[in-house]
Amino acid sequence: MNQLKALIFDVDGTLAETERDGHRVTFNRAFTAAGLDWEWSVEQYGELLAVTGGKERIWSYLQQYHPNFEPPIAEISTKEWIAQLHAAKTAYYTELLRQGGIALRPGVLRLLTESKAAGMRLAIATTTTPANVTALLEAALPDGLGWFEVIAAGDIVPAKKPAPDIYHYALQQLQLEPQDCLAFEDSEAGLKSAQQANLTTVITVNDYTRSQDFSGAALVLNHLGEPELPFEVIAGSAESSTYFDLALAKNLLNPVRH
Ligand code: XBP
Ligand code: MG
Repeated sequence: MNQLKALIFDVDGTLAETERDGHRVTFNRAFTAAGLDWEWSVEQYGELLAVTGGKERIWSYLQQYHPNFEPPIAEISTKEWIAQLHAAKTAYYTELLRQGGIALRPGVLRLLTESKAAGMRLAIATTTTPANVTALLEAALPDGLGWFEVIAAGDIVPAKKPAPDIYHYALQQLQLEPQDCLAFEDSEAGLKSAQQANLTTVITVNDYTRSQDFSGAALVLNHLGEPELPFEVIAGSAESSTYFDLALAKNLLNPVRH
């Protein structure tokens, strides 16, 4: 019998729908400010999301679309120039969040509040830059940062999702075994990362990830639901639940074999 001790949340696409109207918009803002005529459309960004990590995504875009690109500053490497461009994007993104630009997804605040009241440990495992997590939580949760015992984010690990590094790091910081935790993700890359860390994983899809392969996920939902906003079960079984709560979380960790 596994005893649920912690919930580990992905950020982008899981806690909040940040990609289309947040990250993508601020990548474009940084490109314009740098005098570049690059503009990532909603559709193109969906393709670029196959590469996790903003710096890695810019590099991948250059290799695909501007293979002969030379940074406008000859004294620095392309890698350093990308890092500077990404830092500018992060400044635009955190400012957008501070202005209340992005809300938490349905059921997220309710589940976090229930978990905090029940003494359930909470952690984050994300590819995004730590400053982005801080800005999102401070904007969306009353004393947001304090709710999470561990915030594993961005370059803290050498390999980004789908590698399991960030989940291994979060588990190590929690000093917990994977079988006593539940992971929440939105993408195939995130699921692969959590699965390789032997974590039972719940998926909440979004427009960018709906058609991805979520084989092996414990449950695939359209969102975590609210009492007055039932979720849609896309794969797996939620028994009689119509929204995600700790009781359902505990059942997923110890599925009854029929
Ligand atoms: C999603 C990512 C991140 C964001 C952009 O992270 O892959 O790279 O798209 O953020 P997750 P940065 O779903 O793991 O939360 O530009 O800071 O990387
Ligand atoms: Mg995600």
